[in-house]
Amino acid sequence: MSKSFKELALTRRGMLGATATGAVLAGTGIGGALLNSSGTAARAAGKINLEPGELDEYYGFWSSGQTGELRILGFPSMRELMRVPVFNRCSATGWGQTNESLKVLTEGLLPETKAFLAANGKTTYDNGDLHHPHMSFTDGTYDGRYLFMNDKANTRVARVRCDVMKCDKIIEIPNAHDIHGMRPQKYPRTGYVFANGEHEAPLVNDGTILDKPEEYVNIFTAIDGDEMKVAWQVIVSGNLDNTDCDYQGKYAFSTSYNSEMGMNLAEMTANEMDHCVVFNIKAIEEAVAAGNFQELNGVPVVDGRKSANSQFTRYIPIPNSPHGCNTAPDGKHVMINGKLSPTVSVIDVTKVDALFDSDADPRSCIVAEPQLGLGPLHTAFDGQGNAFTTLFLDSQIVKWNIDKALRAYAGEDVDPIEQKVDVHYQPGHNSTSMGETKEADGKWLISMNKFSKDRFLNTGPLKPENEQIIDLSESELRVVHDGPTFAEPHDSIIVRADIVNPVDIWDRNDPMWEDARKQAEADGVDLDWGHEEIIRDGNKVRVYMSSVAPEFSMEKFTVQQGDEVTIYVTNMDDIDDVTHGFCMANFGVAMEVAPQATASVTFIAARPGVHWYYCQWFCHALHMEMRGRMLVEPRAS
Ligand code: RUQ
Ligand code: CUA
Repeated sequence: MSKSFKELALTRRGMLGATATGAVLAGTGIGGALLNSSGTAARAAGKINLEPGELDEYYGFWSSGQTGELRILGFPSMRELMRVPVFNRCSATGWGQTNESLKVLTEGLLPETKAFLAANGKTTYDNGDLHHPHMSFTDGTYDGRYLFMNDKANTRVARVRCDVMKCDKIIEIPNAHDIHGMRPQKYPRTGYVFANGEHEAPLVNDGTILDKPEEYVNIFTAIDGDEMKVAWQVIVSGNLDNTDCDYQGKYAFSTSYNSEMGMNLAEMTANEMDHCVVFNIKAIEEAVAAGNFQELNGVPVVDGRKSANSQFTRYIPIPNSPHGCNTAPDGKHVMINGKLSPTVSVIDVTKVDALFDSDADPRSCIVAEPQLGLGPLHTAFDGQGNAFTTLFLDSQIVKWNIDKALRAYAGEDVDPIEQKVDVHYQPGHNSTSMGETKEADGKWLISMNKFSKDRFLNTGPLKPENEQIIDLSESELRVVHDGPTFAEPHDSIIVRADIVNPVDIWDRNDPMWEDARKQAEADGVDLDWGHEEIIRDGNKVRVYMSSVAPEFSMEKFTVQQGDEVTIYVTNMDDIDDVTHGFCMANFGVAMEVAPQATASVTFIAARPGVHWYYCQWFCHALHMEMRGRMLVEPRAS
C-alpha cells in the first residue's frame, strides 16, 4: 500500500505540467475578464484584492506546524497580520525570554520534564509542532474567547486569549504521547478541549517496559478549557489521529490509522479496516464522578480499550488508515476521511446512541460511504448540504452532496460528486468560512497544499507551501488565488471578523503583568511615568523604568559584574500602536513592550563595561535616540 501511495504521488507529479499550464492560462483569461474598472477582482463572495486601507471580512487563524507559532491572516486577502509566538522562541517579542512568557512556557510542564530540560541546560522547550488551531465555541459557533492549539512535538496544548492575542496557558499532557488531533467542544460550550495522543507507549513510561509493543497504549484527553487542566483521560485500543465532536455535547470521535498497533509501515497498514473511536462523554463523566478510575500523574484515567468492554467507547470499523474527522454544520453527520481508502465514511450521530444502548453493530451508524478519489484527508462544508474533501494523491478538491451520498448508500442510482477542482499540489487540510460551526456561510474555501513545486519563484530545495482559495459562490469552482506560506501550516479556521474583538492597549491590571506589579509593590515602586528605581537585593538587582516615546525614564544605570539583573519596563504610552521595545545589546536580550504593558526580562550582567540598551520597535521620529547605558562595574578579583 505504501508503495502505491508514493507511486501515485509521483505519477501525478509527472502529469502536472499540463494541469499547471492549463490553470495558469485559465487564471489569466478569466481573472482578466473579472477585473472591474478599478482593477479589483469583484466576486459574489467578496473581494480578494482589497484596495489599500480596506479591511478583510474574516480573520484567518493559521497554524504554523514546526514553526510553533499561531498566525493571524486577513481573509480572503491572505495578508498576514500577525504572528503569535506560542511554542517557539520569538526574537521580536521576547517570547521564550521574558519572565512573563517563561512563566507561561514552564508552569504547565510536568516535574519530570522540568528535570529533563534542566539536564539539558534549559528551562523550557523552544520548539513545537502546532497543527490545529481552533476557537472556543458557545452553542455550536465561535464565541471569540480563546484559541486552542496542539503541540505534537512536545505533547502540549496551548491557549491564546483573543482579547490580546497572546498565549496565556500552555499545559503538558501527562500519560499521553505527542498530541495531534485537537478540537474544542461545540455544545453547550467549550468546555472541554479534546486532544489525541498519537503515538503508542507504555502507560507508565519509565523504562520498565521497552520493546514490548503489545503492552503499549494510547490516550485520549479531555482538557477543561476554562481552567486549562486535564479533566480526564481514556485508554484506547489502536492509536489516535484526528478528532472532532458532535453538536449535541454527547460524543467525541477520533480516527485511528494504526488499529493494528504496528510499529513499522507494513504492520501499520496491514489491515484493510481501521476504526473511529466514539467517546461517550456522559458515561466517562459519571465514572469519574463515582471514583471509578485509576489516577495516574494526578489525572483520572478510565479504560476504554476494546478488551474493557466499557460504556466509555465504541469502535466503528472504517477503511483504511483514516485521517481527518469533520463534523458537518447540519449537526448530524461526521465525516471520517479514508486516506488510503478512496472513501469518506459518514456517521449519523443520531444512530450512535444505539451503539451504546443496545450494542448495535458499530457500522450501523454509517449512513454513506461515497467513493471520492485518491487520498481523502479532510472535509469542509458550505452549510448548504455540500462537502469538500481534499484528495492528497489526486491533487484535487472534490465537491460532493451529502444528501445524494446518503441516497446512493441507500441504493438509489445517484452520483454524489458535483465537481472536482485541481489544486497545486497535494492538499492536506481545507477550510471553509465558518465551516466548522453551525454558521457555515458557504462563501470561501481554502485548500492548504503541501507542495508548491512550480507555482512560485524558486527558493531552492526548500519551497513554500501553497494555499489556494476557491470562491464557493461561483457555480463552476476554480482556484482564484495562490498564497505561499512558510513551514508548515496544517490547518486554519476562517472566522467572521465581528466575532473577534481584540483590545488596542493593555489593561495595566492585566493578569499577564501581575507578577511584575506585585514585585513593584513589594519594592515600593509606583509604576508610573518617570519612575526610575534600582532595587538591590543581594546580588539581585531590579531596575524599574518607564517609557514614553521617544524616551526611557532612565538614561543609565549601574550594576556590578555578575549581578542578576531584572529589567522592568512599563510602556506609559496609551496611544494605539505605540509599542516600544527593550534590547540590551550584546546580552542577547530583547522584548516587546506594548502600550500599558509592564514587561520584564532577567539576565546575568557577566560582562563589565558600557552597554547600550535601545528601543527596538520603531516608535517615533527620535526612535534611534531612545536608548540608554548600562554600566557594569568590574568585580574586584
Ligand atoms: S493533520 S494533513 Cu496534523 Cu491536521 Cu491532516
Ligand atoms: Cu520606543 Cu522605538
